Amino acid sequence: VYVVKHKQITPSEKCGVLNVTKITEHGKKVRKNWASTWTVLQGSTLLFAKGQGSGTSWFGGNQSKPEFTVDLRGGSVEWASKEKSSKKHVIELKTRVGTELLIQSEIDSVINDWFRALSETINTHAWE
Ligand code: I3S
Repeated sequence: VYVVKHKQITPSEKCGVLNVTKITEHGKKVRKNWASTWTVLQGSTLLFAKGQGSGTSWFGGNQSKPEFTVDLRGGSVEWASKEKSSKKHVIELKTRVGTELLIQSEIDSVINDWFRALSETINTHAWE
């Protein structure tokens, strides 16, 4: 008799459109600039590609480079406090190199999934 234990599998690939802004870069505060951003989680890397409306898909098209990449190893995620943003469902992501991002979606389930995926990724790769 096989007993299949149901284990939570960490999604190593995930993508979707989220509202994203940087708030700190290399430890320095930068001006918020919320943008609807195509976001891809790939292993321990989070990739962002702006540019809706260009008509070219990020994967298939000529825009081969993501706009911005974040190494999640050694980073942290938490739900952002009200002081950080007036929006609801905001994740605050801090990286090891002192970049802070806010990530938001109006849709509860979407942002909860991302929160889980990001925390699991950070935990999984904590000792690398
Ligand atoms: O943290 P802040 O400064 O209240 O953030 C708001 C501003 O960045 C505002 O832009 P301008 O100050 O450049 O006009 C944005 O439009 C708002 O969305 C920012 O606040 P929220 O609470 O939405 O993160």
